[in-house]
Amino acid sequence: MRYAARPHSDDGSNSAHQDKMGEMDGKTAVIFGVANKRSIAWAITRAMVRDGARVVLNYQNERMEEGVRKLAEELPKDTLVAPCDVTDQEQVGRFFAEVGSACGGIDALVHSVAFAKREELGGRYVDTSLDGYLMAQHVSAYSLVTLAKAAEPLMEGRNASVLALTYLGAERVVESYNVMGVAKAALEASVRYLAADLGPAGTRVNAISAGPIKTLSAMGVSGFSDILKAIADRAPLRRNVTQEEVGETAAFLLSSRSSGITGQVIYVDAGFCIMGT
Ligand code: 1JT
Repeated sequence: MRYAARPHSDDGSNSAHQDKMGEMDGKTAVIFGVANKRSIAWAITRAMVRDGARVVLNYQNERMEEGVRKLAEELPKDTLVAPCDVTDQEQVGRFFAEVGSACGGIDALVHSVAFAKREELGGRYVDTSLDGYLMAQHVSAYSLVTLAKAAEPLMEGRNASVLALTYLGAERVVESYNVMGVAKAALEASVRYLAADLGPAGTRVNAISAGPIKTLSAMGVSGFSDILKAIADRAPLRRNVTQEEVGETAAFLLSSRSSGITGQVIYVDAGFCIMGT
């Protein structure tokens, strides 16, 4: 019987409103990169939970654990929180073994992780150190390969969807973005190669290129407020984008509504990147 109105109905039978809800019911979403309330990954997490997914979150180290666990208290009880530094293959192996036994498989995988030394996000790109270059590539780009490889057996045959976060600095010269731009270029190319590799097993791989957003790590970049303002002044929508807007596009790309899209970079940037002048 499916006639009785049930709160939180997952069968979409009650109203047009509820038709949209629960499209991730019974699905597991693994989300890397929640650090605090402002994290883009946190907005994606909330969208996934709203749509019915069970979520798994990582924390990078003991210093980050308490903050992530506190945020997870706002989520359903079946939420899994586990340690995983994406540059540590052993931790990645343990993490996905735990996800496999707790959840059985993965339907959505989100990579919202990046790092560059503060001194590299400014000045001239030509001054980038080898150490800084390798660090940015390792944490921000190679880690997507690491996660995709470890998650591959858990995603196979489930029409799973992988999503990474990128920025316009990957394909244009954006002052100060420097070594991160080169790392994001590698990340975007990885999205295409991974899409080709994982596609035959039904897994899609895409990226969202978000406009700049006031997250804690971005606010550590000197002159970031000026960057936000310069973008808002020129973007067609005359504003910046929000974490929630990225979360909604993520929810689309992670759901079956985007079943024909793979290997793409989708812009959530208030239209900024279409402008020539
Ligand atoms: C990192 C940081 C990766 C900030 C990032 C990022 N990807 C986008 N942003 C925001 C940003 C930063 C700059 C920018 C535009 C957007 C900081 C911590 C390390 C990883 O310049 C135009 C510099």
